Amino acid sequence: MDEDLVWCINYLKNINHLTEEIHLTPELALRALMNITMPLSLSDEFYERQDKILKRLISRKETIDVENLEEIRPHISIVKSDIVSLKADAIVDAGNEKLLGCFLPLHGCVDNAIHSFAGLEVRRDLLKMMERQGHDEACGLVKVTKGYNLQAKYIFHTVGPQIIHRVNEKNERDLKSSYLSCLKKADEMHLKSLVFPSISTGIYGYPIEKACKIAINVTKNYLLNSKIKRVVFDLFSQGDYNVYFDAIKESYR
Ligand code: AR6
Repeated sequence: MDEDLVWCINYLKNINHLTEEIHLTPELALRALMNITMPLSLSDEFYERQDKILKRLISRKETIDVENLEEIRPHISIVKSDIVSLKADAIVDAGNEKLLGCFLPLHGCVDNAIHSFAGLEVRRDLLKMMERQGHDEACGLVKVTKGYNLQAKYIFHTVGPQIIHRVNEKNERDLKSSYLSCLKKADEMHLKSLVFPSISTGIYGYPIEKACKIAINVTKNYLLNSKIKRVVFDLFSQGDYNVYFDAIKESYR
């Protein structure tokens, strides 16, 4: 087994006071351990070895450079892909109010994927920001970290609304605000490309048909006065892709 993997697994087991054997492949064991780790004072050696492993894992994925995607409408593309495979100036992460990434080992959310492939540096940086802030993150804002081991230069962390019964006006405002905050931040940072996942439509239960209309309308209007060259909507299932495809065609009629 790869020496860095063995070292990192043992290191994180130690940090988390775990003694029992983990019955997963080494790559998954490392990911699960990263997911549960609070990076209070991890050693430089850990980060160096982790970065080597993650760079290798990412290089095995087929990279999609968003500049090469076809534009479905001016400055807008859609793609069905794992967001960690995308090369862009920034990708957006749909987080929760703690803004420290997903702590559930190997969970299937976009937050877990992004943090797991970018590296624990992201949680470390967010932890500092959240400690300084002193309270949970409200919906609809954005905080920026580097992309670390990802192909994206930056990660924009936003919290979308969680739907309890059915969508209300505040939920709509909050979702609109998540998209708008990210678009404004991208312009402020002079970024050329920005990738959105379908914020709030997974665990947070926002119906995709409603959420995608907000995503598209906010983006379309914003792009009328923006220097961003490409906004990409990244969908994770064919069904979601089709919903976005139809809604984009419809909204530009
Ligand atoms: N690449 C692109 N999209 C993905 C990926 C991926 N690797 N994985 C999932 N999606 P969700 P939310 C899609 O649940 O609804 C987290 O636990 C997924 O299919 O990730 O905003 C946070 O910590 C769906 O279409 O985010 C929060 O607690 C979309 O991403 C909570 O979930 C969003 O689904 C936030 O819930």
